[in-house]
Amino acid sequence: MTLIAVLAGDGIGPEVTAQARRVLEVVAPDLTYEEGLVGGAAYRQTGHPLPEATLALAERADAILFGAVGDPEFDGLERALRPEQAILGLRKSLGLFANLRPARLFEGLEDASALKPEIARTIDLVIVRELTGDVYFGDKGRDLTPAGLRVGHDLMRYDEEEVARIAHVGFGTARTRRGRLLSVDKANVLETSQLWRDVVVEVARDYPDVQLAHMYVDNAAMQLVRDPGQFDTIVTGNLFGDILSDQASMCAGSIGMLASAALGETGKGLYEPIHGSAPDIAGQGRANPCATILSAAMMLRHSLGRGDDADRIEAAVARAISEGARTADLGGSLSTEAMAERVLAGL
Ligand code: GGG
Repeated sequence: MTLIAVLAGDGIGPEVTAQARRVLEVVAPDLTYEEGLVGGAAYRQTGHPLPEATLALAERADAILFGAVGDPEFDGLERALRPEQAILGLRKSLGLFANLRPARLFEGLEDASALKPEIARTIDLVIVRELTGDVYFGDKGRDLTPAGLRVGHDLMRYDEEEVARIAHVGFGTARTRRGRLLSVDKANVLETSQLWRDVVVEVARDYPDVQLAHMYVDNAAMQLVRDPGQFDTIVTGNLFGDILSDQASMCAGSIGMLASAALGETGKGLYEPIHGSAPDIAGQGRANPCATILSAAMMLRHSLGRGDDADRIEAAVARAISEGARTADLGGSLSTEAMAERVLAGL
């Protein structure tokens, strides 16, 4: 039995995971599903965003299909209890340190991209984002200065092993693509980035077939909108990767189109759209399910060894888009369900 933990979460999470599951049920009818509470939905029922039962389910499962977490109702809660802590806790507990975030323009989506069509057409990259370090997990706190001013701090921290293991994923990913790896950092200012760059250069010796370059994150942000076609595989830290992938999504048409895979040392992975819970459109049936459907495809490929099934789903999404299927984020009016039906029709 292959068990998929479905953690739908908050806002549009349940709407988009339900549609991804419909697609999976057609392509891979043998999978078994078990749902778990996560995020604000879990806090509401159990008093914690990542209940023990959910963690146990995620540990038992072969893969996790995740929706989104985040709910403005809990904005005032202490950080440890906020919905977003659930996804950070899952990544850390399951050792999912490598986040693959592919961004490419599906044919026909030029009009939805923030870029000029001829530039938008060139985007085809993968961001390999480190996922269990950096300011997200460094020492955090609140303090007062001697003068009584309030202070907040989040420590940016990486050790060399953390950098080396994500660098290996970056080089390995580049090898399966066009053989070019760009390491993005801020080594002119940050000590963590200087260590990052040193370690990436050391790891590069194991990959003489991959062409390595470095770029400061501010320049990378600018180049991403100026000339995204120059990028193949980008490896970067948690914070920079989070920001750059949202930016890349608008170059590729919409944040509703970008899937992701969080991977570790074992085959288990967590698969989620890069978008959040979008509370402004939650419950309206307007969210784009494609990012979650494409995440399900990544799950089939990376955790379940079913690359052919993944290819089928990706081709069906591409077909639906090229035939003009559009949710509101892409300038159309299809509902979440209707968009999934267009994908199903293309299978
Ligand atoms: N599906 C992605 C999601 O729910 N994002 C909410 C969030 O807080 N993410 C933090 C992160 O990706 O680091």
